[in-house]
Amino acid sequence: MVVPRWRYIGGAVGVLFFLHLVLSIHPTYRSHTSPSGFGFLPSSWTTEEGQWSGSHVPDGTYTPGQPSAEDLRAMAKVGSKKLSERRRAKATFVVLARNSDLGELLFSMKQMEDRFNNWAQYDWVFLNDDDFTDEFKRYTQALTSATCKYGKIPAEHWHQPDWIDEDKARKSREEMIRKKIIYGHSVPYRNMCRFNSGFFFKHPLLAEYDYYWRVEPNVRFFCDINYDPFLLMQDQNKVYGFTLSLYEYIDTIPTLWDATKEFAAAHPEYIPKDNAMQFISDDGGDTYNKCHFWSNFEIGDLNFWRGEAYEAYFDFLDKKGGFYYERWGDAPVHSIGVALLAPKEQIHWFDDIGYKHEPFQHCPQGDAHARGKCWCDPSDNFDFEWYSCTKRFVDMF
Ligand SMILES: Nc1nc2c(ncn2[C@@H]2O[C@H](COP(=O)(O)OP(=O)(O)OP(=O)(O)O)[C@@H](O)[C@H]2O)c(=O)[nH]1
Ligand SMILES: [Mg+2]
Repeated sequence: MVVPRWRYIGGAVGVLFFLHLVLSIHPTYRSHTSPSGFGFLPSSWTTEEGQWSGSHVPDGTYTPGQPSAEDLRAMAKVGSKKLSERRRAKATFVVLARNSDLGELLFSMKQMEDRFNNWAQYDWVFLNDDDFTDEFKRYTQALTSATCKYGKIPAEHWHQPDWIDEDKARKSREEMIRKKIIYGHSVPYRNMCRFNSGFFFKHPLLAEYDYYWRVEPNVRFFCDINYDPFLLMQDQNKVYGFTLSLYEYIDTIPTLWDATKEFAAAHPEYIPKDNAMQFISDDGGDTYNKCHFWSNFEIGDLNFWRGEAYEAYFDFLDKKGGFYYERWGDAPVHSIGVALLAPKEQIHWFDDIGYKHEPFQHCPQGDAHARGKCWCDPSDNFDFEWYSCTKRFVDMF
């Protein structure tokens, strides 16, 4: 018997409608298919005025030196000016990467270009302990009309120094494997941490710049950036900018604070009274509270790292061997360095830059979310969760 074609069509529509009815029992499916779900945010995200709610941060939680709404509007105007007419900082993005990071790096870079650098046109500097492949260069340069530079890291800035006692270092790695400490087994990871702590700013490709923005593979930038964060750093005399902060895994840095105290006692001349000690210690410096800025995002002043005080601090730490005998990370080293050696006013929380490095995200709240046309869920925001240190930073002012 021949079944007419319309019967097949009618049957298929009926099956789809039945499936829809069954799936509608599930709230996620319902929220995505109901008319109010199309193109609009779930109602729980908005207030009656259509503003973002879901805020852990009360509006107006701004630290001194942060731009006012008016400043931001004025700064936003730079975005519409021609490159040649615009005031610019001597600044660049810095990416440390392996050739194998290419795919995940393009993910980060494309977002930075779309959100900011398509108009800002800052250079990109890529650094690697190996030679970058032509493929790496071709795909990264293709994402931007700004200049890309590719550098190889000098061997002495990367590899475990000869004066490190390899037996001792190996025993420590074995112990960390036993304790299941993340990257505890890895020498390259330690090389990377030491390089980021004490050497990246010495690379010849960075010599011409004053400021840098560190970008890692596989991170997200959620919001349009309509002003120039480098100029903010320069104009407000900031040395370090962050988005996320948290507690360090103490088993990776058991003796870092003792070494820091030893350094501080030997060099009081480097330690300003109005520093950010309160961010890193709850007892005036006796013990470390493990707080650090998450250094996979950094906007910083290269000359601070190149300066006498930080160089002395890094050299002192390096001689202790903790980058290899333990697993000192560049996040606690940079954070303690800047909190100890700079006045707290020179540290800036970029709370209007939406950012994620797995597993934590900073999603701007309130007006900042709307201003940046951010696409992160404002209720998914790490800033004032129990494992974040940002409240301590805000409380310092
Ligand atoms: N050239 C080079 N770059 C590296 C090496 N190891 C890590 N990196 C880069 O250093 C940065 C930090 O490394 P990640 O592996 O992201 O370390 P992490 O952020 O602590 O840990 P994840 O949770 O894995 O992201 C990234 O930009 C990496 O691409 C390496 O051996 N060689
Ligand atoms: Mg990473």
